[in-house]
Order: sequence, then C-alpha cells, then structure tokens
Amino acid sequence: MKKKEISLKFSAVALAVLLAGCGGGGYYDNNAADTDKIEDSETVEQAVVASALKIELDKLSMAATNGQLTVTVRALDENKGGVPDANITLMIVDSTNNVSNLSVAVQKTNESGNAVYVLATPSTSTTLTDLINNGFKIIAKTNNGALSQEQTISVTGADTNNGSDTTSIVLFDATKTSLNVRGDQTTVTLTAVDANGATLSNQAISLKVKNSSLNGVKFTPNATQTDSNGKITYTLSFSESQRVKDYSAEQFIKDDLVLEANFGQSTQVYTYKLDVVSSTVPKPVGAISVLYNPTKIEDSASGVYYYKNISVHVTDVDGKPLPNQDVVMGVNALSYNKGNYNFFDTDLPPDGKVDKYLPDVITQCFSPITKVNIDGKQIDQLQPVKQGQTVQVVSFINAEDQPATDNKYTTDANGRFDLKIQYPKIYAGYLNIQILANSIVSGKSINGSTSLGLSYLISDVDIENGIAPNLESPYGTSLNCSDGE
Ligand SMILES: [Ca+2]
Ligand SMILES: [Ca+2]
Repeated sequence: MKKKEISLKFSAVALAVLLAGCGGGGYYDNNAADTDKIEDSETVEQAVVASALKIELDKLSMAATNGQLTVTVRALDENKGGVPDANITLMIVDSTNNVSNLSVAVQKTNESGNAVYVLATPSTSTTLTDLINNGFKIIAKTNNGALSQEQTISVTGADTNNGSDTTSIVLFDATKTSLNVRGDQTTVTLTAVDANGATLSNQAISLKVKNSSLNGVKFTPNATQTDSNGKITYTLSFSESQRVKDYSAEQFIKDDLVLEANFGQSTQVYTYKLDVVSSTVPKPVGAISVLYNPTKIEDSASGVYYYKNISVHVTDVDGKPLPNQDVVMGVNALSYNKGNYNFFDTDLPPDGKVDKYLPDVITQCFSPITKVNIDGKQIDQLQPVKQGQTVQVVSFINAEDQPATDNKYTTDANGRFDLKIQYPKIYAGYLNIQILANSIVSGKSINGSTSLGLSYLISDVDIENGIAPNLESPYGTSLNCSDGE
C-alpha cells in the first residue's frame, strides 16, 4: 500500500492543474493540428446572436482549497438549442480574490454551443472563511455584452466530511429565455439542493424580484415550500401599466429581470437573470429539464458498471406537463482527465496510516479534438491519444443490460420519464459529460441539457487494503494531453 502525506498531494495537484492551464490556454488553442479553429478565434466581430445563456457546473459547490470546478457556458437559441460560434466572456466576482480562471476568459462556443472553463481555488489563503461564508459569483456575457447570466457558487471547507452538507443551494430554471418589455409571463422553477446535489424537500425559500417597485413585476408562488423533489415554482408576470413612469422601457431592457433567492437562515443570495428585450419574443413551444441526483449512483450486478438515474421533464411554455412526447437523448464529452487517485494520510500530524482516497495528480484535457459525423452533422469530438481509448463510454439504458433503442424515450402522463446512464467504473473521476435532450413540439425542436462529472461509489473503496475501482485514468497518467502515456 502506498503512503503519502497530504501536503505532497496538494502540491502535485496544483502543479498538474497549472501545467494543464498554461499549456492549454483554452478550449481550442492547444490543438495544434486544427489550425482553422485558431484562425476563427482571432476574428474580432461575430454576427452570432444568442437568445439566452445557461451556466452548467460539473459539481454544485467548490472546495475552498485545491478546488477545481468545470463551468460550461451554453449559448442558446429561443428553444434552448446550442448556438455555435458565439463569443462568451466569463468574469469571476470574488472579493477575496481566491478563485482563479485557468482558461482563457474570452472563448467562442463550439458546435454544441458550449464554452468550457476551469476554475480553481488556491492551496492556502488567509481569507478562506470569507470565501466559504459568501461563496462567489460568475457572470457570463455574450452578444457584445448585451446578454448576461450569472450564478452564485457555494464554497465548502477543505474537509468535505465537516459541515459541507449544511450548505443549501438554489438552482433556477425558466420556461422562457427572454421576456418582452411591453408585458410578459413566465414560470420559474427553483430547486433546493445541498452541496452534494441531493434535493431538499420542505424548504422555505424566499424569492425577490430586484427593482420590483420600479418594474412592477409580480409573482405568485405555486406552493409554500419545496416539494418532495426539492422544487418550487413561481409564475412571474408584468405589464407596461405596472411599470413606474420614470422607469423607462430602455432602462428595463438594460437592467433585465433579476431574481434573488435565499434560504430563510442563510445570508447567501442566489441570483438569476431573465433577459428583457424590446421586440416580440419568439415564443418557445416548450421546455425540457434534465435532472439527476449526484449523490445517488448504483452498482451493476456484474460489478463492472455504475448507473445513475436521470429524470427528464417536458413542459409547454406555461410549465404544463406534455405527455406522450418522444425525446431523443444525447451525450457529449466536455473534458477527460489523465492521472490517478491515491490513498493519503490526512491526519495532522500524520499517524502513518492512510485514511482517505483522493485525486492525486489530475490533468484535465480539452484536446485533441477530431471531426466526427453524427446524424449527418460534422461535430468536434475529444479523441484521447492513448491507444484504444475513447470518451464515448456513457450509454443510455432502460434497466441493467437493456439499452434504450436509438436513445429514445416517451414521457408519461406527468410529462416525464426516468432513465439510467451506464458507464464502466474505471472511468469514474476521469470524465465530464453533458447530457442533451431533444424533442419536437408543434413541429419545433426544443432542447434541454445538464452537465456532470462521472462519480464513483465510496463503498467500492477499501482504504485499509488499498482497493479502488478507478485508481488510474484509462486515458493515461502523464501531465501532457498530447501524448498517450
Ligand atoms: Ca436585455
Ligand atoms: Ca491517518
């Protein structure tokens, strides 16, 4: 059994992250073979306009020290489909200055409409308590700064066994991506989760509309507490006559509709922006939400795979469930990791006995990229260099050993269906994916997505005997994404 001290692990992780960050420098740049892309990203102005931005995280909170978070910013059209070639800028608002962006801040979305960023926290700092208490915020912008979305990110203490599960997080979703300044209505869904992603039922969340005395936006909660799935919905509406005369349409369009939510006892405020525009808003025909519970994964009977339950919900634009709706699922790899996990002695002072299973040296890779043909459409796909390796290891199943035909599912009377994804255990901890859902409603395509990192089952790890299902990355252990080592 290997024995190492915790300090060694932390410096190694930091080094690996730095190397990946410097060498990579962004989503496209470290792909020397693909020269088109590099030229593309040097073009200054792009006419691509997105109607909404969505922020997806690989996990719902970030560790205060040596933490790493993958942020995927999605540029969306009015039916929440991905918009390629949109310029995205990511800003970090952190008064403690601890959180850094290891990626290039300005990126262009890829064919799937994604721009991917990696954020990190330092190995040590004197202001960590402030960071843990307040979290930090990220702001993504596009359309030359005219469209933005923001998200508050919770920060947990270094020891995840200590207190992190008291963190409560609010996630937002809205049926419409933009609202007409002359008057409009939308349904907003808030989901209460803990730092591990487990949904919190029976929670009282207070919602506020910023500038409501000026913009006249009214909302009605459709319940007093979150339901058994941790959800609470609100119907928001406003009209021109409810807006204060001095508060012009131009100003409202500029300020947008900002929602603020927090849990009764918590000082942490979660904000969400709905774009307010001057024109008639192209009316989306519906919305798909893709949800999962990150804490819950299952072992396969064969012991080879992990399963994760995913729940998909299709509604019309007013939030009413759409039954008997066919939905096609897709999966996209956002990044893969090289490196390994290890057993560490984390006691201070060390007692000479390992007690934790943690990532050791991890290098996150966004390259090389190859062109593949999917449904007659050319898309970029990650292609690890290691012989025989692929990022296509996640599949959709109905139940163990029952693959879903053509990744197709149909909603039940409540407009939802549950499915499982399956992945070999050896990939746990080494792959970040995005799950996509597409359906045709009234002849129009609507879309939904979520991002997640593949996780492992803690009960599969035997610290005493040095046994774990995912000790070394199947993609190799070198620090360099361009070799097969
Ligand atoms: Ca606006
Ligand atoms: Ca120990």
